[in-house]
Amino acid sequence: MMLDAARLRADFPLLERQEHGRRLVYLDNAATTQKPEAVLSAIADYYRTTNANVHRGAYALAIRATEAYEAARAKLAAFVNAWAPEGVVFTRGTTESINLVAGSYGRAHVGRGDTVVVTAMDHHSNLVPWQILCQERGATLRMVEITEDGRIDLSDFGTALERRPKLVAFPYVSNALGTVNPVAQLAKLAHAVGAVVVVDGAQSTPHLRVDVQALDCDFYALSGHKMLGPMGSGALVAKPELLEAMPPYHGGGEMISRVFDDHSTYNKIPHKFEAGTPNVEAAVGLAAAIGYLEKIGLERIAEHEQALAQAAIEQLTQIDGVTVYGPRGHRAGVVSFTYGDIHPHDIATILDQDGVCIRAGHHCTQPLMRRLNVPATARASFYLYNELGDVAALAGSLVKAGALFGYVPA
Ligand code: 7TS
Repeated sequence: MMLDAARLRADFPLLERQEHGRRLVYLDNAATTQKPEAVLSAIADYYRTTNANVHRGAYALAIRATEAYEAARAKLAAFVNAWAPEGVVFTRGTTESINLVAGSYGRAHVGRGDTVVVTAMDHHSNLVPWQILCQERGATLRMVEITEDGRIDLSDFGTALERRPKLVAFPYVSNALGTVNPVAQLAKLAHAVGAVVVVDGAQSTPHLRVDVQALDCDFYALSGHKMLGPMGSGALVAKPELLEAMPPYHGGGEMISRVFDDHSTYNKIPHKFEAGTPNVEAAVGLAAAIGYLEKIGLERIAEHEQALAQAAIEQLTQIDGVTVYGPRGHRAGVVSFTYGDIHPHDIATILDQDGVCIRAGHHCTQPLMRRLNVPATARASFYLYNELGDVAALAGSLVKAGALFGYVPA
C-alpha cells in the first residue's frame, strides 16, 4: 500500500512552490529533504518560548532549554534503539560523526601496520577521514570491491578481514546505487576478527526502521537534514562503553569536569564529545522530524519508496539508451542512471525546466564512479511526499531531454 503522498505533501510549505512556472517535482532527497510545518514551527516555538544556553543555567528558562535538548536526545535514542541516551552524541551530521570516530577512537587504536577496511561504495565522508587517519598513523586502508550488480563483494570482504583490521566501515544504504547492505551479517563477520564496526547511516535512518542494537554495529552515524530535520543536525550513536574509553575530540567548554592550569578532567558522556554551545535548535527540530516520521511509520515509508523506485526503474529502462545502476531486486528509493552520451549535468539542467529536481555528478563517490566506468550519473531519490506522478514527470521530461540530443524514444 502506498502512502497518501498528496496529503503529506501539503505539510511541506516549500513543495507548494513552483519552479519555472511548473509544479515542483523534488527528487533530490538523498542530498537533503524538505521540512514539514511541524519542524518549522517546533524551531520557531523553541526560539519564541524556550531559548537559553543549555546545561549551566540556574534559572527556569535555561532548565527548560536543557530539558528540550535532552528530550531530543532521548527521542533520537529511542528512534534508532540506541544502547542508551548517553550513547547519542549530537553532531552536525554524518560527516562530523565519522570524523569524530576517526579522530578519537581511530587515533587511539589504529597504529603503524594496522588495517582499516572501507568499501568501494562508501561516500567520501566514510572514506576520506579513514584515509587521513591511515596516512597519519602509517596504517593501511583496504577497499572492498563491489559486484557487477552493485553490492558489497562478500568474498572480497572476507579476504579483507583476513588482515584482522582494527576497524571496518561501510554504508547501510548506498547514496549512489540504492543498495541496502546486510549490516548485521557484515558486523558479525567483522566482530569475529576483532574489528570495530562503523556504519554510515546517512541514507538508511530516514528511510527504514533502524535498530542499532539488532544490527550490532559499534558506531552509527546519521544526518538529521536527510530525514526532514534541520540543516546541521545529526548524531553519532555508539556503544556507551566505547565512548567512555575514548579520548575527547574537541576541547572547550561543556566537555570538561575540572580545568587546571596544565590539564583537565572530562565530563561524562555524551557531554565529553559536545564541546561548546550545542545546536539546540537542530536537536529540537530533529525531534519534531522524528515525531512526524513515527506518526507515518518507517515500514510504510520504506514500502512507499520501494514502489516509487521500482516504477522509476521500469519506466526509465524502457527509454532506449538509458542505463540504470545498482541492484534490481530489493533496494532503497535511489535511482542512478545515465542516458547515452548525454552528460548528466545537461540532463539535470533540462529536467529543471520542467520543475524536476534531480542531482547529477559523482555523488561524493568517486571510487564508485570509476568502477561503474562513468564520470557521473543522474540520480533521482524519493521520499514520503513523492508520488507516482513524480515518476511519470521524471520519465516524461527525460524523453524530452533525449529528443533534444537526437535520441528517439523506444
Ligand atoms: N554518507 C552518505 C551515504 C551520504 O549519502 C551522505 C550525503 C553523507 C554520508 C554525508 O552526509 P552529511 O549530512 O554529513 O553531508 N549524501 C549526499 C548526497 O548523496 N548528495 O548530497 C549529499
